[in-house]
Amino acid sequence: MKKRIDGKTVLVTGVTGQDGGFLAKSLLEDGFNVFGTLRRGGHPKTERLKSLGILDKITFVPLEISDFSNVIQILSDVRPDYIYNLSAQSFVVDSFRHPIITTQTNYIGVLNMLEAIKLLKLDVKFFQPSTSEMYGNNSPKTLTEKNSFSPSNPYGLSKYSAHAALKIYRATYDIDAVTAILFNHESEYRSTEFVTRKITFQLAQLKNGSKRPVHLGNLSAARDWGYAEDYIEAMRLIAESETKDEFVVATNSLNTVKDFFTRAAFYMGYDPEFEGEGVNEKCIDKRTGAVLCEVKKEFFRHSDTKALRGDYSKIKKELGWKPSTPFDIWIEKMVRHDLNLTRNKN
Ligand code: G4F
Repeated sequence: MKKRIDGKTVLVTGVTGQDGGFLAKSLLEDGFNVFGTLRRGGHPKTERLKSLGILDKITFVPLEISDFSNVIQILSDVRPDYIYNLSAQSFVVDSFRHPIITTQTNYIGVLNMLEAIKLLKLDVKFFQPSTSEMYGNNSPKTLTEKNSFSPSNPYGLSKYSAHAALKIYRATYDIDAVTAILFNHESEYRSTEFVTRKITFQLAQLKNGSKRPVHLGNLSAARDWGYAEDYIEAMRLIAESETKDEFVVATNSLNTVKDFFTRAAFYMGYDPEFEGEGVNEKCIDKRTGAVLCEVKKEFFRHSDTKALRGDYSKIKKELGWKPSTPFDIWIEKMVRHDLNLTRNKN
């Protein structure tokens, strides 16, 4: 099903992020010319690309995706065969603090891309990652491509708007645009504001001498978490095949924040045990009595998306994808990475 086309040009927006880094690495290994966008101004966060060993293999171009004239200019200069639009404001909590910026990047940015492709008459495959956050809270627990969307935060709304726009442009202008509904995907390159990496990074700091336990919100919150590199493989399968369909990319299993924390602490070499309830709940290391985590009200969300589980049967059947890295394996990988990163840093 998958069609590999070596030597073609790919534009990856958001190349400095977790998904952008893994995607660029995978594309470079297969002989694609990779252009990556950097936001104008500020210091580009290129540590991930450096750590992945690909910093000098990417051609960087400056792009502010919410600025239409800039999008037109970059697309007409680069003339890519593929675009993976991975730039986004993706932290749900920040979308309540900054709903307009979130919308400008996640929705207007996509409209800019689609309009530019239309006006320049580009022969390009455009991949837009959509998200389980589009389902919101009025959904059954296990979700397929057939369930309806009802986003419950500005982030979900912005991604849903982009998802809907993509379908309209595909149907009206025959633009070759595809998408996938991605559930949570994590790795050692995840930003530390997301709960999985916050846990492994701060636990590693604790293990390496800091005195501060990890402060968390709702320990019972559950997510369908998978390993990001597997999800990149799914994105490429969709973008490089002839399909115009959309697919849920998930693991179809749920774990709580507490489950994740317990495993991460175990791989750090602790013997974790939770005690207490609600905001008084904490985790201690049974061997030493050290406090590993405490619950803090400030990390609870006023409105949190409930636990959603994704059914990946369709992509498995049609494109042969399934999540291949087990939960425990990627948690251990994150732990090892963060222990190395924080060694001698306290
Ligand atoms: O790691 P999170 O911040 O991810 P969230 O909100 O599920 O969103 C991620 O996945 C979505 C689906 O793929 C993406 F669309 C989105 O862009 C992003 O990548 O939080 C996960 C859960 C939440 O229920 C949160 O309430 O963990 C809970 N949690 C408990 N304590 C915490 C904390 N989350 C964070 N970030 N920090 C805490 O201290």
